[in-house]
Amino acid sequence: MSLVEFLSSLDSLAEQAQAAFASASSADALEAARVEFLGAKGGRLRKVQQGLGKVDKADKPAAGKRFNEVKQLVETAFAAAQEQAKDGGETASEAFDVSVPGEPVCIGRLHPITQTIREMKDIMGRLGFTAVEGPEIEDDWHNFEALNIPLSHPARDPLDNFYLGEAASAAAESDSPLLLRSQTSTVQIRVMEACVAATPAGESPPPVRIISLGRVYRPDTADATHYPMFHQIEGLLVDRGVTMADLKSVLRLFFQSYFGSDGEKGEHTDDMHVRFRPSFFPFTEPSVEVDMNWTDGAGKTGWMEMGGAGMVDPNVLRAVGYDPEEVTGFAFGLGVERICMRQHGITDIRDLYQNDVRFLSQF
Ligand code: FA5
Repeated sequence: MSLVEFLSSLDSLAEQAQAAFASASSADALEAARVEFLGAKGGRLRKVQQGLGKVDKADKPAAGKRFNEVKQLVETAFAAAQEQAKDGGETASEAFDVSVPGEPVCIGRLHPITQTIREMKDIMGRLGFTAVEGPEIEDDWHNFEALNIPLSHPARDPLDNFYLGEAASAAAESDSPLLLRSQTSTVQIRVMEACVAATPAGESPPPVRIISLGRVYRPDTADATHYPMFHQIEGLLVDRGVTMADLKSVLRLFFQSYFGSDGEKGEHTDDMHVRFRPSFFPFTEPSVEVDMNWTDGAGKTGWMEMGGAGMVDPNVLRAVGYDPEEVTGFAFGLGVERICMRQHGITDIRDLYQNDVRFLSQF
């Protein structure tokens, strides 16, 4: 073999090897290229080396020198490609492609009921009402007795409550039945009892100004405005000289702030109407029902009952140790779902509990 032929086969091999290492698109491809060119047995460099023996004797030193240079070159090219793969975890052709569109990150949000509850707490907090919590499993005293609901009252009916225990009707008649609370008015009793318990003998218990927000349970059939589990916001203010006018002012202020012009829901201001309708609750006297105008799913306008309210019945104050001759109070209990529905124009309460993200992500 002539020296020219030998040198030209060396050059073309060097070129091909460098191109193969640079374009190897994975660690496996790089290894395959290494075996092809630098493999100890069948590698192409090894084969070219075997051709060295066929070069004329006089040309051997020049051919050997060039062979060593090319070998060095190919080994260096392989080492460089290997280094690059190690650095980037990938070869050049696999490098991060900045033009690929990103995957959208799905950011969650609060359930509309939670949003409503937080906003209610904020508004009532600004009106000076402290938020307190009460248990969801209640006893007969806090859910009924202390609220002036005697044993004979239909509100205690096993068909209208979730009594705990195997036989609900037997539980209802037992001495101290437990039930899932049917209203947040239970918290009125717990708070006033705690205030009285903390008052030194001979002194008057302190004024009360609280709200309580939480779940309540009733075996109601689910329809557009009823659900067996729902939330109520309870308010209680007990002090000297509290009147029905205070109750109406606080509720109007609350509704105005919630649906009013200074908030983000300003668009409701003009068509927002609150109606107080005479009613009856055993624990308030006089009592009212609080309604708001709304439009139902069929586009019909009417009134939706938002809650009940009234002046705390003297029997309730007496039951917990407040003197009705000394203080008066008002209380209210509103349905949180109904307020949330009125705010967002939701026409069916069941939509709030289907866990359909397509629906919930609108709020
Ligand atoms: C009560 O629960 C009284 N405790 C309210 C009260 C508190 C009166 C303090 C006086 C003083 P009522 O049963 O009407 O009242 O329920 C109050 C509100 O809860 C209703 O107006 C309605 O907005 C909501 N509500 C009642 N039942 C359901 C239900 N099944 N699903 C959704 N919301 C309901």
